[in-house]
Amino acid sequence: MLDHTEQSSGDGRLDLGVVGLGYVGLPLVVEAARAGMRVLGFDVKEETVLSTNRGESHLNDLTDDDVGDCVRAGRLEATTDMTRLRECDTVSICVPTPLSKTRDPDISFILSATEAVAANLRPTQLILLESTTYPGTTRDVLLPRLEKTGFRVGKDFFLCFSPERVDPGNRVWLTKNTPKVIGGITPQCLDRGKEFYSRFIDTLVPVSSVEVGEMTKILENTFRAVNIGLVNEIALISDRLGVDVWEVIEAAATKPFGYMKFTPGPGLGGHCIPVDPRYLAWKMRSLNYSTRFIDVASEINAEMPFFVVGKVREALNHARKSVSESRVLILGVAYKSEVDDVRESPAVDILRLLEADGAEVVYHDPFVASLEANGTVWEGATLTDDLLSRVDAAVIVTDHRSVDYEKVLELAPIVVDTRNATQAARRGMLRPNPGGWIVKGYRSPPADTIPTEESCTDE
Ligand code: SAJ
Repeated sequence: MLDHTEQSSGDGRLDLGVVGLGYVGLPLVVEAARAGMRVLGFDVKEETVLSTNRGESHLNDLTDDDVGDCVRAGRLEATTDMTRLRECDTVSICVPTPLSKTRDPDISFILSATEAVAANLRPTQLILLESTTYPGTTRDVLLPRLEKTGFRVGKDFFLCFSPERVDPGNRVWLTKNTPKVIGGITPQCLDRGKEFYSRFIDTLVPVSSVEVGEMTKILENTFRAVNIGLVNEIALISDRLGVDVWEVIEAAATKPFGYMKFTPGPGLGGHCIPVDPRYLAWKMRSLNYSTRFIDVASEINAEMPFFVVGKVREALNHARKSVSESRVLILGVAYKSEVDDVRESPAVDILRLLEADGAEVVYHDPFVASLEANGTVWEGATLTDDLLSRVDAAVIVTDHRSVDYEKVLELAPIVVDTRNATQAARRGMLRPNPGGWIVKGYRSPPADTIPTEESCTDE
């Protein structure tokens, strides 16, 4: 329970309430509690609340002690009771902003959090939105709902937008040392926001409006999605030319200026990079503007799972096996290495496409014991020599470090590597890499050596 003996910044009130104890909210409450604040975490998931109050972390990026130390010091408690928001001097909203089934923004979590904050709003409270969203959300969605209480922004309460910049799995850049952009509805709002964050975040980046803050975050993630789309297209082109895209990327990355390395992959996963740019695309469609870079990158990134399955089909076919009579092992289903999150993971698309082709699909992921997608639950398999020897093909979709890729290359008859995870293991091989993603088994010759209609008539 929170220690009420110490004087808080208000009359017995709490310094901070955080709505949403996920990969953004939980590290935030821990940093604030470590800085001496008394923090109340809010979540709709009873299990998250219970585990937090038990001093446990449900995230890979935080240990149980990270959470437990704050709980035992009486500085951190969790609850599902949203009426307790009124106890908090500052409230930070860190809820998910996913896409709906029609791939449009789903701000329902922001809306329900805002309604709860409005229902418990009290004078002098500072409200912060940290969830990634389209420019205009803070001013057009949150502000009117909060002012419906009769309170005035910048006078009775204060409202800012400050984008989260959590990189799951990153052990270097954490909540405390990652520069924090912040914009306020009014100058007074910005001042309150800067005063709050300066208590536990090293570097603040104040900007002139909440829209600048919202757009900054969208730019950061659109930058990644578009550059990943570019490098994925380079992979598709290199495959047709029979050029080793990994070697090309390593060579380009030696340029000490004017270049930033991105790597191709099986598609774009996670709750941010594939999602956030579509928030902007959706907003701009309502203003009759077509976000061409975002749309093209989304198309190319979405094509990658089909490309990967095409490689599996190609290799099996050359081994005179049909996909429908094959057993395929997917190595890694999380959306990126060293995380357990499968949201928007391309592995789910690849799994579903292979199953649709009639393959028997098994997966192994040290971070993901079971996988539920669209009503189907797949149980992860233990990675053994026997399993590797008894599949017809292995597809490396997520390159977790704990997997023995030498063993994969040795025992699986066909290996499709979408992350260049076998690079070190192949270094000693006669033909280290035929240049394609089929690193063991068959690889078709480059497109320009396959006779075309014209070349046949030329003869
Ligand atoms: N990916 C590639 N090639 C690359 C980089 C990533 O295919 O060169 C893929 C990954 O495998 C993954 C997806 O893109 O499937 C997204 O990976 P990511 O690391 O770019 O994105 P997230 O969602 O894990 O975290 C990102 C943060 N990442 C980095 O800054 C490196 C950051 O952009 C945001 O703070 C965070 O999203 C967020 O919450 O917006």
